[in-house]
Amino acid sequence: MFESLEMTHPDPILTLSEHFMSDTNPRKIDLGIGLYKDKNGNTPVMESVRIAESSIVDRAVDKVYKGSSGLDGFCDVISWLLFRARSNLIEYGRVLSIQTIGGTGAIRLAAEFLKQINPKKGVWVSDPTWGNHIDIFSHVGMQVSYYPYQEIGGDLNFPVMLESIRKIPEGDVVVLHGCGHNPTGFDLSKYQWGAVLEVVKERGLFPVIDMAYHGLANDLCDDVYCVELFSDHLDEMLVAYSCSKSFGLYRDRVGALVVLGKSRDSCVKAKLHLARLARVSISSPAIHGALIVSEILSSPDLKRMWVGELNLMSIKIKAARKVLINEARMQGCDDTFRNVCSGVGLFSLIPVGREDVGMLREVFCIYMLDSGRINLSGVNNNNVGYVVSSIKTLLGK
Ligand code: PLP
Ligand code: TYF
Repeated sequence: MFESLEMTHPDPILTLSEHFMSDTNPRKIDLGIGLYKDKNGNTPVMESVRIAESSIVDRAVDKVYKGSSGLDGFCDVISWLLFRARSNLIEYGRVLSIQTIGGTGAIRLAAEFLKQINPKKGVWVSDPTWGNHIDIFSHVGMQVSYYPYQEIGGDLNFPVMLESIRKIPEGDVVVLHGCGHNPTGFDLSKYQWGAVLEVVKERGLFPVIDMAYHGLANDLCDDVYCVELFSDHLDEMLVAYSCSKSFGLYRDRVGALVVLGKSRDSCVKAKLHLARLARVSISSPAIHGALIVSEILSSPDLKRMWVGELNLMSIKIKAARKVLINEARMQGCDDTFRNVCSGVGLFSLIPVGREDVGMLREVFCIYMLDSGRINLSGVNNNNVGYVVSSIKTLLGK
């Protein structure tokens, strides 16, 4: 039976990461997979996570099953983390969360849920976007289309983006990156979010906000601006929340799908349907990482510590952007790194072709995605000169 299968390919980002790990050249530099890296190129366990984890391990009395919607305490702290400044919505019962297998699981659950509610709806994602958006929504049978986001090699093309969203068929789903847009690093300004909201209302679009980098674009408050704005003016939306980057819990697979509904009753109904969908795919989510997050967010001291660590990561990513731009200026090729200046969060796209990316990997042992996406936290004082001079040599600039 398997002989008849067509060939398929593994995830390109995870594959690149494996190649990097098996590269024995000591000069190798990983600007590929989206992990926060410290100045030594490591992704250490956050101190707040270490403390919370050892405390929950010590206190564990059993490992019995939890329900399909996960840990109630975790669901509550995530709702509060996102909607702290809109606590009335939580009190009215208009916000409910369900625990998922990372942000990916949240997007998958959202896709299945939306497809089930209305099998005819299409979904619109930014061009470019995180590749898995396209794969997940296609996988559940939704028609995926694109709204332009970044001009090739250039800036965020907001007027064109807005005009394109205005043409989306009424009632379709629109996926928006909450903060730290992957892969461009271009986020919308408050004014631009307001303009998108107007179009979303006008066309009756259904927003799914993907929040995978909370706290890493600017800070915890700033980064939820669009969630707060949309919840002030819309009856319904979904937020796919990932704890992978913000808590450094990548492989523990912690996330949540947060529902904003019209009323307490409709939210309860939505959560029951989501739990049913979770039941037929995963039965119930993994609890360990969710216990860590709820321990941190419900202890004032641990929370303060976590916020401090997260802010430091965000500051260091901004500093890495500056280091890269300054070096590029010094080497006279700042135009190549123009996007790095105006971006936020972990990523930027640099204008290199697929072949250049291959050469950078083969000849210089610098790893980045074929699209030219670089992870800024992989750049540091020790390697920036080499990164810039290699790219400059390759592009002949
Ligand atoms: N959404 C975006 C935009 C991402 O970049 C990622 C990956 O990090 C995810 C969702 C999924 O994250 P997770 O690892 O929590 O599944
Ligand atoms: O874009 C990235 O690098 C992150 C990491 O299947 C990632 O989102 C990549 C692929 C994947 C899961 C996570």
